Amino acid sequence: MHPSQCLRVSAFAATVLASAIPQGALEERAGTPICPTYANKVYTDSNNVQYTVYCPGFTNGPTIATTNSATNLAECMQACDNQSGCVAANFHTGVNQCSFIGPTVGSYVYDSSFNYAVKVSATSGSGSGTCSSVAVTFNELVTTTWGQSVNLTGSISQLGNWSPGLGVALSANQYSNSNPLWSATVNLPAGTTVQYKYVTVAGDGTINWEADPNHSFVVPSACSTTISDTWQQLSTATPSATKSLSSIVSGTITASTTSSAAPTSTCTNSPSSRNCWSGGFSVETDFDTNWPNTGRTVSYNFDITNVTLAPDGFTRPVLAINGQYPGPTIEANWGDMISVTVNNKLQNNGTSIHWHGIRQYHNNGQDGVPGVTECPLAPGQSKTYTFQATQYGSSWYHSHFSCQYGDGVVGQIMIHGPATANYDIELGPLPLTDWYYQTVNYHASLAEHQNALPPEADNALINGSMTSNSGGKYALTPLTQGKKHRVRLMNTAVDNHFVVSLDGHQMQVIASDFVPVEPFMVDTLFIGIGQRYDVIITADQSPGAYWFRADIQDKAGCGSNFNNGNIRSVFAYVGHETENPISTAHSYTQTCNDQSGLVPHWNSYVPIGKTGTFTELTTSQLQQNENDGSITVYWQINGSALSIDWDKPTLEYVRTGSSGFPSDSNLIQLPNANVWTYWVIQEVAGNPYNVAVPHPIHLHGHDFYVLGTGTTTWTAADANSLNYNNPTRRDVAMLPTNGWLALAFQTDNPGAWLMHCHIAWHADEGLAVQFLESASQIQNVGNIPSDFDSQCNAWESYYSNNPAYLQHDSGI
Ligand SMILES: [Cu+2]
Repeated sequence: MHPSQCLRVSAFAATVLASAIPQGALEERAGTPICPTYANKVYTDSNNVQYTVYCPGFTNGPTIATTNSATNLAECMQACDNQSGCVAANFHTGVNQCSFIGPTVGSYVYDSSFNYAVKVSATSGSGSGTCSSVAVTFNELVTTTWGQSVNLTGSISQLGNWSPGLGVALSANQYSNSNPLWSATVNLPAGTTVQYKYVTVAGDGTINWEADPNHSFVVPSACSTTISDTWQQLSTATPSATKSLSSIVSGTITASTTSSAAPTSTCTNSPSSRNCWSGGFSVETDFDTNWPNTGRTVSYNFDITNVTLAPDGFTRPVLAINGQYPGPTIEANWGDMISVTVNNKLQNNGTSIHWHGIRQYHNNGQDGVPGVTECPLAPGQSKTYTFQATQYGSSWYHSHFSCQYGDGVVGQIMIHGPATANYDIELGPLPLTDWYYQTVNYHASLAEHQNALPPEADNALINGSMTSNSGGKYALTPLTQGKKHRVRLMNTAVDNHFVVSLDGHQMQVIASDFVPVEPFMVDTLFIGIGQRYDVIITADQSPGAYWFRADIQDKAGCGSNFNNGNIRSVFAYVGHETENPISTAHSYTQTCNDQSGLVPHWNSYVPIGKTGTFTELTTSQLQQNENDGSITVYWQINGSALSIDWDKPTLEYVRTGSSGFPSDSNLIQLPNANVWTYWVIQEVAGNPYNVAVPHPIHLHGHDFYVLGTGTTTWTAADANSLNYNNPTRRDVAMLPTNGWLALAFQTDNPGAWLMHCHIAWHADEGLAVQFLESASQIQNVGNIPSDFDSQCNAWESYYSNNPAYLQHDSGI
């Protein structure tokens, strides 16, 4: 039962959230779909202009103009006819956007949201019959057994960059015992030098490679060409030796498990080749669609208990995991399954664990948000979360049961994978958090009912440690002279934002959240709540001990801390661990703005948002006068503060086919799959006060693309000045004070996904929406766990029997 005495019973009207989601459009003309009917064929449009059609994908030549008037590829071609300099037309099927390419055609890029067409006259030479994009048909003679399939992989992106089994699937439609022919057609840029191999994939996932050497050829300029190959036997002496890359199908991801039959171009991860991983996976892999399936599961058991701890010397109650704060680091390899059994042994609290930044692809039921994807886990109950590490890098996990993580239910996640720069030594996570001597639950309850500044933190912890008047110690991180060290910085705070720096050293940034970026150097780095940065620190200074500093950006308006200025840890060269640093800080100006210059290594193109495709979500504070003379503070989105029911999660509505969502569930339906959605989050004046502060906005179930920010009021014209060309991509971004934040993401993951401010007070007070994405598909692919019901029953039984704490906030 939801408590009727809950303070959040809505006496105020909630505005229904707008949901201006672009409609998907089937690409067709006169009843004949251009795609796939004309795929790799010549199509003559109504202006008698001939185009070679490619489906799906786009060509990455320079865009000279765009139009939103075309509703299909055929109309896009016609528009290209009328555009001076247009040599090819990219058409985005989700948002009906037509882009004109010129003066060079560019090369093929796979993207399921696009189709494109290249003018036959768009030649690389003056003679007829030459093309810049060539349809290459690969024919492979290989005898397969029942259940086997054949794939093609090679040295270029169009062939998967040596991703075995996941490059290009060959078709067996010409297959017979007497003519075992497999084939596929791939569009490749003329003149490209290509190395490639065929692999067979058995039903159990075993992958067999052809013997060396690799096939190779240079793509000619004829508009189409055919290559015929015959399977290269591993060895005639041992015909039964089916060597496999076991790293793809079973327990390990080490180089030693690759057989001699592996292609020479497969590289493995080492201090001098961090861009590689194994089995053909690397930092070049599109991790949205492609990841290893290691067959390995890493398992953890979490006992959450009431303890007292003194991480900075001051003793206070902590809700600890396995008796420790912060909790254990979850460590896995890219592609591993992660299984965590959570045993709620707390005296008086429900709980739930959210795996921050984990995409939970087709796995919404494991996202760990009470009232959204599950009922809270009642005291005495256990639950096992299971999910795959489809991404790699650094993150954290935390309770999503109100602001509970500030009292201890928090820990680190480290997923080993490739990287964009080399390093020698893995130092692991370095979490940063604010720290309060009273419980966070106590502070949150106060914050909800007073017209006052948010609670000031008493201290902050670096790697779970700090000094204070009560004792404590600085965390120590060892450096080895001359070596490069990888450090995984993460802000796990409730309210404080940090700028970090290491005296005398620079940091090389290689990842923002779970996204590898082009490496760049910084002296100081702003880390918003929930954000992570993987950095490489080279120990190239005089051997000694140096201060690592984490400054709260109080002058810039994002958090306050009693111990600000003294929040430090020690980085010491080996042999200097006992020295007290006397180093000097880097100078900088306080800021609440995100680090700039974050260029994702995996280049992504976001289709330009049409005028009107951006949905505005305003944030504002409401201080509501109650009948008893008290006030209640809300943070609203479009005039509505989120409040969820712990005992009736959103997935319960989905399971039962109910659409009667309460207005304060702040639910935004995204019914169309595989479309781009565009959002502007705008801070507006509050009531009765204009409380203007920055907010770290976090999205579950996706990375979002940060198209731009502004410090004034968003206008429709701002859509034209955003960055759609490989924009910053991550899962937390800062909304500037009194400003706006423009985001885009693709509806490729059915589920109920929260987007919220990661300041715990603000999330408590309602600053959140839920995206209900492809609701009709959730029961098929969202993986609602079988214990969903029993967990809810246990919770209702617990909560209806005089629990110590009632919901006093949004619940998340
Ligand atoms: Cu906020």
